[in-house]
Amino acid sequence: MSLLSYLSARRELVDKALDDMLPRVDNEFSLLCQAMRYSLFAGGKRIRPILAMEAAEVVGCDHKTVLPLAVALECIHTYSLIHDDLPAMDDDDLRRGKPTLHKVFGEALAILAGDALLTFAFEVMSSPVTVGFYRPGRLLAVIHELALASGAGRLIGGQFLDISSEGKPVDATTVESIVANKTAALIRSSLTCGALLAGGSAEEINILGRYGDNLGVVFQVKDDLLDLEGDRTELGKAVKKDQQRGKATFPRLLGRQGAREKMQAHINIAVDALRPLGDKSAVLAQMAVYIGERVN
Ligand code: GRG
Repeated sequence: MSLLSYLSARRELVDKALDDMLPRVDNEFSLLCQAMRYSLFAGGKRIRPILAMEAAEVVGCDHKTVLPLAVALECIHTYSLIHDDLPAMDDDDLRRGKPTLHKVFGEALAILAGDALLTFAFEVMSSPVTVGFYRPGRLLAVIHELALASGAGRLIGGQFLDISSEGKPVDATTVESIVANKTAALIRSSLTCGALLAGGSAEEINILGRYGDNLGVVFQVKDDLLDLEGDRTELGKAVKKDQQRGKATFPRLLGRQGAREKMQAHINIAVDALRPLGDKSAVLAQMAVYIGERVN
């Protein structure tokens, strides 16, 4: 099976799990649930859930074992996109090929739907069904890691740095920190949490963490290059925004060619990091290359 068909099958599985687990209510909260579902089912690539499932496979478990984690990761990621698109932040009208949530449901509901998705991630991970399924120590460690990855020290902190460095002279330390926290932290945690929940060893978790740190940089540099060179329709979001807003990015710091070289260097480090895991990490190695070549 080609990597693209493989990813597409995994995406379908994640979509079904999201649909099954997300609240579907016919009461006074139904508009809020519709807003949560609008963004979740607008067509994301499901990279973070797929990485978590792949990490579980690498440590010898069936990928379906970590579906609650896959759902939680996509909810956290989607919340961050909804809030990132708000007028107070990046002020975007298009996301995943559709009008952004606040354009359709209004700003207040977009804030609440984002909040509800973030909270729902922790509801799923701590629900009695989930708790009954995993070893308590591992599950608690995963919940803690998800809280750290989403919190002020990583995702939210990275977003804070991103916003506060807009329009200022760019420096390497700031760009490295933005990328590590805003983008790479959740990618790393998708892998380490997937492996941890599936019973992986400390060594396997370390290897996957190192791969995730580097994959996160590849992901962000590609995102920045797509902003400069990509197509609005293919990307499903606005392009050339980073320059307009004076964002601190690697292409701004290093030039396009320098950024491409940096991305390639991180693809190589990511793939090399996987070597001790052998053939079972082949899909992850292919994903690093794919993420550097993606068009959306
Ligand atoms: C608001 C707390 C908060 C954080 C926002 C996610 C984010 C941080 C900002 C979005 C802008 C951006 C370019 C982020 C870095 C890369 C990234 C997360 C891109 C979007 O992820 P994809 O490509 O999106 O996996 P899909 O739609 O496929 O899920």
